[in-house]
Amino acid sequence: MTRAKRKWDHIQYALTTGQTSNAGFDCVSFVHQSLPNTSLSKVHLGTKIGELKTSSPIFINAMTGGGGAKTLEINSQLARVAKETGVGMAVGSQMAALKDKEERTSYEVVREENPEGLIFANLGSEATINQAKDAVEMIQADALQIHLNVVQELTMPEGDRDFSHALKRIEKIVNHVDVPIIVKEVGFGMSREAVAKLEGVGVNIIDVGGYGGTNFSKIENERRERGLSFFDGWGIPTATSIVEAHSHGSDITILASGGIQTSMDIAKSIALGANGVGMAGYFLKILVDSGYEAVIEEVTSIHEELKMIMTAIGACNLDELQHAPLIFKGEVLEWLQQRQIDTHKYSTR
Ligand code: FMN
Repeated sequence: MTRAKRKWDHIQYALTTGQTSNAGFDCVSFVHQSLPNTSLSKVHLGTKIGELKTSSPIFINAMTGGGGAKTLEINSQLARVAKETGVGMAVGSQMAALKDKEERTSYEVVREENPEGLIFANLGSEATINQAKDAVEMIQADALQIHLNVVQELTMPEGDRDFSHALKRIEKIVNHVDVPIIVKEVGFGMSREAVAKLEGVGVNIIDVGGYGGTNFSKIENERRERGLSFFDGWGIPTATSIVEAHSHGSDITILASGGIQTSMDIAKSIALGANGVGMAGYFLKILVDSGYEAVIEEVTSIHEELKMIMTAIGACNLDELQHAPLIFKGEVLEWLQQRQIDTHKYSTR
């Protein structure tokens, strides 16, 4: 199985295994305010991801490149969406282009289409310092995502089985690559212990990549003869994972992703502590079903709706949204209580 074929399989199976929406946001509510003292025209969506400033909290999360002309076309269209709407964009793992120079164009197109945009490079935690530098240089990236995907690799028939020393390699990359490093999961979520370990080696931006959206256990199980279905329900739901990361209590920048589909999911992610929100499978489906103009329309509508939600809450900017009171119930509340994470900090602020 070539890497390019695998890339295309992932796209196909991501579309057919579907986008569940089980990321925990139904267990989180805002407290309605009848006197918000805001005006829609005064609401701004600008944010900071580490030291990077951007006009929108949304970014198109890492998906593709490295699968020939078809993935070049997808990346080119997503880059046009990013340029038109002002959202950031990550490319998929660039290891394919580091191993085969012919695949470079499917990533380079993202920078060509969007010369001024916020663009993230992407590699796995097996990457060396030189590979990390090459990936950044390939697309003049503003930051580098390093993905952690242990459960996906285990489920992948030809996947890695040795996960030793990943943290050490990440530390080296943090110390030798001169753009910000974002460490992300791919749909299984990040615990507060993982966040603490990453911060300990100098990572200051994480993307929780939580459970409840694209499910890489289901995707890889489609490619196996004997499925490992016990991994299909494995992971920390995105809403819970944001609080896990936030409860670590440091200055680390939290990005939220995994099953985010609506403006309300985004508003809740930010209120839970995220500075930015990644969306992958949801945009891919719209792109494939309806074309890139439809993705532009979707992003534009989400921006407008997010401003309305913030108006209702009384938040003129993301910082104010991050201080809005929140009520937890159900599985998210039970999880946080068992982990002894103080939910009153959110409900009484
Ligand atoms: N994440 C990576 O870090 N690198 C990848 O190469 C990558 N490839 C992906 C390919 C597809 C088709 C999809 C749908 C996702 C991929 N992801 C990859 C994971 C996403 O970036 C994201 O973490 C995950 O899909 C959860 O977000 P979602 O529920 O919005 O899709």
